[in-house]
This record gives sequence, C-alpha cells and structure tokens, in this order.
Amino acid sequence: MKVLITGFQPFGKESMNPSFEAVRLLPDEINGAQIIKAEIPVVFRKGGQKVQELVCQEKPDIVILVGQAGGRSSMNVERVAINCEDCPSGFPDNDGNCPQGEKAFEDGPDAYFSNLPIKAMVKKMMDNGVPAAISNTAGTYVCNDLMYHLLYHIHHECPNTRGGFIHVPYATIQNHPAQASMTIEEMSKGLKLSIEAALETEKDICIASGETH
Ligand code: PCA
Repeated sequence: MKVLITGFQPFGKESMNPSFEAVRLLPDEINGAQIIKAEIPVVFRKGGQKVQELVCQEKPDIVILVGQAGGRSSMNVERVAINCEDCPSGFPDNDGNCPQGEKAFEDGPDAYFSNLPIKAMVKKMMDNGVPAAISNTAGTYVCNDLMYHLLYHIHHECPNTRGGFIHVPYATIQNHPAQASMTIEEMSKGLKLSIEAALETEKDICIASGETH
C-alpha cells in the first residue's frame, strides 16, 4: 500500500506551517505501507494541480491532505469539501489571489464527501490520547479548495483511491497564548494514528459523531 500525505507552506503572518512540520516527522513506512510526503503551496488551484500531479505520478491508495486551522482545539478530520473559493477579506493566498465566491470547477457538484473512514480515524486518535473530532466545514479558503480538487480528481480519474483532509490547530511554538494549541509531535502522532486507521478500515465504523449546530 502507498499513502500520500501533504502539508502546506506557511501563509498569512506565520513563518511556519505546523501541517507540514507534522508530516515531516512521520516515518517513511507505517504498518508496511510506504509514506510519500509533500509540501503544497498555499495558492488556489495551483495547490490542487500539484496534488493531482503527485497522485498521477505516485498512484497512492490513500491520500491525506493536512492544513492548519488556527483556533480549532483538536485534530479535525474533515467530512466535506464545497465547490466554492471565497477568500476572507484582506487575506489573499500566497500568490495574491483573492477569489470571491467562485467555483473551483464549473462542472463539479456542490460538494464532495471524504471517502476516508473519518469516524475510525477520529476514534483511533481519541483512543490513543490525541484530541480529535469530525469537522463539517473545511472553510472556503485554500484547504477546502485542495480537498475539493483532490476529490474531483479521484471521482474522475481514480475512484479506487481514498482521500480526505485533516486540519490541525496552532502549534504551541507559534505562540498564540489565547488559542488552543498542540505540539507538532502530538499532531504527528495523530497523523500516524489516522494513517493506521485508514489502512486497517475498509468501511467506516458506525458511531454517533454528529452535532446539532
Ligand atoms: N490552512 C489554510 C490554507 C493553508 C493552511 O494550512 C486553510 O485552512 O485554508
């Protein structure tokens, strides 16, 4: 088995992005599966094209994209990506693009669901002491765009590939004292557990993990 896992370059005012730092700490093999790591630019569409190239080149069985969501309090396994590129005010991507509610793909559906075993991934992290939860929005910035691009590509070109996205909180060394944070080592442990869960779970487990709002 082969797993492609990606993190992002730094963006905004940050000089590092813990998503890639946590990916970098992963071993090159997990439970017999080869782990391919890559760093992705924080740029609408360009990031998605880079992931598509990597998927065509490496032909992974599983793709896990990782990004930072400062302010979240746990490892967030994303359920859904939407066909909407909408930049927050004053927050262009790293190439200066600032789309205002455009579609990622004109011919794409409104949304794609992750086809990773998201509940099993969250449970495995929680069972091993890493705070984790399912998230029902990946936002409308570059992370959502990357996840949508991956799932569009999977649906059109390689339906046997499983893929999705994990958002990580601030890293403690980023020093945002009023916000929740985790160490990069703990994030990396969570990613390793998520990969293990994805490798060992064909069909997602059935446990209640919805929310009322
Ligand atoms: N987080 C941003 C883009 C890059 C990253 O790490 C996001 O959540 O969209």
